[in-house]
Amino acid sequence: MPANLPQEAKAKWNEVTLTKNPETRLALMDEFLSLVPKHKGTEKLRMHVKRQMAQLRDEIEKKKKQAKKTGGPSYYVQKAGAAQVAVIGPPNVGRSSLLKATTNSSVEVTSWPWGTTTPTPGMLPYEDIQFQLVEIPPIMEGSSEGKAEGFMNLASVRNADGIIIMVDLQDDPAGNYLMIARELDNSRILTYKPPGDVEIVKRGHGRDIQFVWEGELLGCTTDEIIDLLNEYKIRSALVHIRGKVSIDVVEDAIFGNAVYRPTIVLANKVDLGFNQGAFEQLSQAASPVEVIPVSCKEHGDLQRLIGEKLFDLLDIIRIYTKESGKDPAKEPIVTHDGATVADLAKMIHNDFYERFKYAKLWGPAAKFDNEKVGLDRELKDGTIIQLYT
Ligand SMILES: Nc1nc2c(ncn2[C@@H]2O[C@H](COP(=O)(O)OP(=O)(O)OP(=O)(O)O)[C@@H](O)[C@H]2O)c(=O)[nH]1
Ligand SMILES: [Mg+2]
Repeated sequence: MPANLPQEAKAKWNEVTLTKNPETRLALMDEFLSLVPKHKGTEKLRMHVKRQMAQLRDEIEKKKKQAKKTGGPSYYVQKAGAAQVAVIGPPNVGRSSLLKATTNSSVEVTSWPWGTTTPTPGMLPYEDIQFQLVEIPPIMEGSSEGKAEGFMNLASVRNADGIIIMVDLQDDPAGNYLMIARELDNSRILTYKPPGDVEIVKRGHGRDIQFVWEGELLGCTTDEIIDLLNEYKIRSALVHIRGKVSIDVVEDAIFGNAVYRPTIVLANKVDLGFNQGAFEQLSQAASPVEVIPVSCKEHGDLQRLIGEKLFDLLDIIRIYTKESGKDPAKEPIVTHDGATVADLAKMIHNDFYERFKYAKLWGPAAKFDNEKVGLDRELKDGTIIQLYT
């Protein structure tokens, strides 16, 4: 249900979104809250804004501390490899052990909980690519409100391309999974693909709302959406509609910062006994997210298993470029299902896109080897391509 805010509140929110300075933004958010009536319909919204404010306060505080020190290492792990995957869970479930068993990480496994206190990376090789796993310090009840460096840790999760949630199969796996899922949801990190999503790109000029359609509206009309945006003083914007979108989703997009991160769940420590009941309960709680039973202690080919799962989960495809008369490159360019020749040309260099004449393809995306194709041809994993400009 849309929150039905009074005009002044909507106008105030518009001011918030136009303000980059954290201190001013915080003050404006406070003014915004004072203009929002307190009733059931606005509860979610008020919570959401309060959380954003708490996070902002935290960031301002951190920045002050950081400014006093000189430099200091960043909390965030720089991305490397084909994708960055955050490994999260409650304390002591075996996240460090997973990195030890499957990556080159020098992380320490400790018999006590909270052994890992900063995000710690490791590279997992899979065929001719690598995934970067990042162990995030424990997530607990209240992390989304800032407990136990929660804002920093959840910001690191948001920054990743995918998520591995790990629980201990011997220790209330369903309950712990649901706790983690709640903290993610509170932080607007979605582990499942929403049925639709909206992107609103505001423009500084013009006075019209334009739609880009890759989906449809559910229970509302374009006029109602335009009215809603106008109420928030958004008069010129590109509104990208994907999938099935209700008016709530549009309002979410005005405030929101919901992101989807593909996720799998690992039920660890199966070497200590496989509790069928606990596993089924966990699978039910996590559905439609896949749950995989593992042991980081007696792990067999865990590296291969995790590599395969991540490869499928993240919809990755590998493209091999080639020059005339030479063998294809050994190292692939990594992109995603649905990418076209145009996307790839832009990825290599905008020049390849702008001066593009045609491409030649070999392998899965070609109807026959050495096929001449244009910019709109979709690529598939394993395609070999030569670009002509
Ligand atoms: N039996 C068994 N023990 C495991 C397994 N994985 C981890 N452990 C043990 O569980 C304890 C915690 O392991 P870690 O890998 O440090 O767990 P963590 O999730 O990184 O924990 P913190 O970062 O300290 O919160 C250690 O004593 C590990 O030896 C497993 O698959 N089987
Ligand atoms: Mg650890």
